[in-house]
Amino acid sequence: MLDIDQIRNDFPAYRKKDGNFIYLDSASTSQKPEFVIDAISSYYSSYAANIHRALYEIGEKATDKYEKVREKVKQFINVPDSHVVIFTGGTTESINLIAYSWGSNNLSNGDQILITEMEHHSNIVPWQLLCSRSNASLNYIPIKKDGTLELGKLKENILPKTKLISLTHQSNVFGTINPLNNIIDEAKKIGAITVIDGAQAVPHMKVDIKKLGCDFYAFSGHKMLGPTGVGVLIARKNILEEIDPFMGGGEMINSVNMDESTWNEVPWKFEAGTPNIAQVIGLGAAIDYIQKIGIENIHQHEQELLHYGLDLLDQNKDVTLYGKADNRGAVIPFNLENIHPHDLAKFLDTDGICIRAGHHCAQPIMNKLGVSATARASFYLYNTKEDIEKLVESIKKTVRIFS
Ligand code: 7TS
Repeated sequence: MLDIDQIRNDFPAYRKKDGNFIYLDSASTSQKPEFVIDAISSYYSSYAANIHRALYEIGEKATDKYEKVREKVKQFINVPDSHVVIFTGGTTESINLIAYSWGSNNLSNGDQILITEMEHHSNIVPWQLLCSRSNASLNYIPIKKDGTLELGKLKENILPKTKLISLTHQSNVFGTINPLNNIIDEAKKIGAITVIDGAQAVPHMKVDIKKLGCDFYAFSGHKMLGPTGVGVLIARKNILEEIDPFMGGGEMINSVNMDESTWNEVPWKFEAGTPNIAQVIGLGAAIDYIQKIGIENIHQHEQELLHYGLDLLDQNKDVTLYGKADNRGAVIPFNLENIHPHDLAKFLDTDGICIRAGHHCAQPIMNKLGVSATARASFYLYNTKEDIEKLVESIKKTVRIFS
């Protein structure tokens, strides 16, 4: 059992807001604990220096703090020695890095990239761009209307020419947690590279990269109590050593002369220029905070909220719920008869309730459901059953106003 009053007391946003602050949009971005804000502020106010170069104490301290976060990430999600941790700007940048650097030399006319219909646009568009550059084809594992993958034909979807399979660990719309091991095993049989989008998974459940055995795994700091502008790409070292860098600039080189350059070791080969030092340090603090509470405790708490929310919303005949996966995270997409989700979100806002409404950067899912948008409530460690009751009351009020 989490002590939510104590947790809320750790978050300035909850301390400052009046009783009307009901934040149900953590799948979009999370609130930040003071511990994280202080870690960022402390870098700027007491040891702001560039890393990997400054030959003085505060520079060494900044370098040490930054590099220690790599170790924290490794320990947090059990990254094996075969893989390295690259800091990026977020999940979007992590996926673009693979599509660009791996894709430039490993894909040709007739090859296939396989993704699913459940992906966020950031796990669709980079592959579309790559396929148009390389004349490869982009294919999709279909989804069923219940928000799960259609895996009956997986063996037919994975072809000898499939070079890479990329899919989400947890859907940002349905909350579906995908059976990754099946898919990764099938990919390995034909030597395809596997990429997992963990943006919605790492903040909410125990992730174990060693057990998954994927080649790449991407996530964002801002959805897991950390700052914006930082993300992670876990990547298999021997693949990284063979591919071109993503961006050229300072720090990613070994030597530069007028005609050509040689590259730094991985992961630094993929971190060009002055990195997001403060944000990486903030991410480290977010991991410390999550570990103090316990990721399993957070998951358990969210599961209780999810089932409570599904039950309450299901009792309301005006609500259509989407997604029926047995294994799912705390994300509830829904719609109301005759009320556009944008209107609903605006009305809920007058009661201090923050939900997301729109296509959730997942338009193929909306097409599958035959809607242009949905409302979505998503939960995190600071939410309570009372938040959900207020959501349900406010929905009823909105329906009354519209009828
Ligand atoms: N992948 C998934 C599964 C996501 O949910 C998101 C963001 C991203 C990738 C992109 O992450 P970024 O940090 O690089 O932007 N999802 C959402 C969402 O559901 N509402 O707002 C952002």
